[in-house]
Amino acid sequence: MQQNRNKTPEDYMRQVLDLAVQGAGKVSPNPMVGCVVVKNGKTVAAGYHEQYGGYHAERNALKDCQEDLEGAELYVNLEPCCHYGKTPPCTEIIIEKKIGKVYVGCTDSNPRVAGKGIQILREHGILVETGILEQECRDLNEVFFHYMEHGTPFVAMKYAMTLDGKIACETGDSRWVTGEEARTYVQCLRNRYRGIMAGIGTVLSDDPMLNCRMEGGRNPVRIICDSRLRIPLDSQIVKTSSEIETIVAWNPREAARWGSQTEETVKKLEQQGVNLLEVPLKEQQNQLNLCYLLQKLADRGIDSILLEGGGTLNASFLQEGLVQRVYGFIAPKLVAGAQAKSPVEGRGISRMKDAVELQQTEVMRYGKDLCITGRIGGKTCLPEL
Ligand code: AOF
Ligand code: ZN
Repeated sequence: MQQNRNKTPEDYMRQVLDLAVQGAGKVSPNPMVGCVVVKNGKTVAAGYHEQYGGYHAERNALKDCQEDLEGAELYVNLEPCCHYGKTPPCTEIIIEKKIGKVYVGCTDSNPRVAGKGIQILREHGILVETGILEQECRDLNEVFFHYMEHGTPFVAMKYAMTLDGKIACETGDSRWVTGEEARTYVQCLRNRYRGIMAGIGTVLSDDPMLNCRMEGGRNPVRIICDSRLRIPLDSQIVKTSSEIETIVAWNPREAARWGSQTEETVKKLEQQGVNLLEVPLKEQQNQLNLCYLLQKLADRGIDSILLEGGGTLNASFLQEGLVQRVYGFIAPKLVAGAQAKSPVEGRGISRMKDAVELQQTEVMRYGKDLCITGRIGGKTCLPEL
């Protein structure tokens, strides 16, 4: 294979990250992992975690390699596992192949591994160096680490607004705020995140599909917050719910209070293939308890959610500290109108100094539009169960 003179561990780790990201949309809730093996300055094997439940990156790189790997160097963005899960431990094959040194991007937060993988390798006389491009390695798998460490889905709030901060005209018309390139990127996000969430207001006003139209992409699970169970049987979401997994989160007491014919509606929705999820209300309020909802979604293996609002649901998530990332698309156009909706509504804060500030921000350009993304630190939801 290729000769790579004068490459640093960081250079190899960048290659590893490029391989790992090829698993995006296919491996969740497991991490994206890549692996490169180098001997005498030559790359002799490479692989990545391709499918959920399939071989891990290290085994994919090593299993068919015919070369003598004794003393070779192995680069991997996540600490090799040491447990029997869906596949045998990666530490075993690394030891078997007599790898001499392992370069690790970051340690694993999975309690079944968490440092033990590295320890086992060292006990077998393999040198291990950790922390190669550590931040980049953690960032790539921000969803995995959040889900593993907190047990709740990683939530990314996504919205598109005009330069004057509106997500629609006063009339409600919103097709389209951003251009084609930005909308194509949103399809990639829908492929990456396991769930997509919207409030009933968005369903009633836009009748969206909330699917993934990227070639070779996978549809996220659609989750609609609809406490009073108002979702129309002839909405696009309900009509396609036998093909695309759909969860409607509702509250029977709240629905009854508004006089909905719930029993009949429940039956009809279930017949169409909708999964109904009963969620208690927040104390003293008529809104769904979002912490409870996130916990239930996590239990179903949903590790990440792209939150596509509208403004009321976005505000509730933000106020409760449940958002980890924001993707704000900005179209350089103005629509004006005091009543035109904005991306985050609710009550807001009183002082600018208390504004929620994004960290590690990046600015991207899609055609004429911009996208600002960044992380939100702070608290995460403590289960109230
Ligand atoms: C992966 N792919 O390349 C690596 C992983 O469910 P299992 O048995 O496949 O095990 C998943 C755990 O294995 C995961 O949580 C992580 O701790 C570890 N490493 N997982 O899916 C990989 N290297
Ligand atoms: Zn493994």
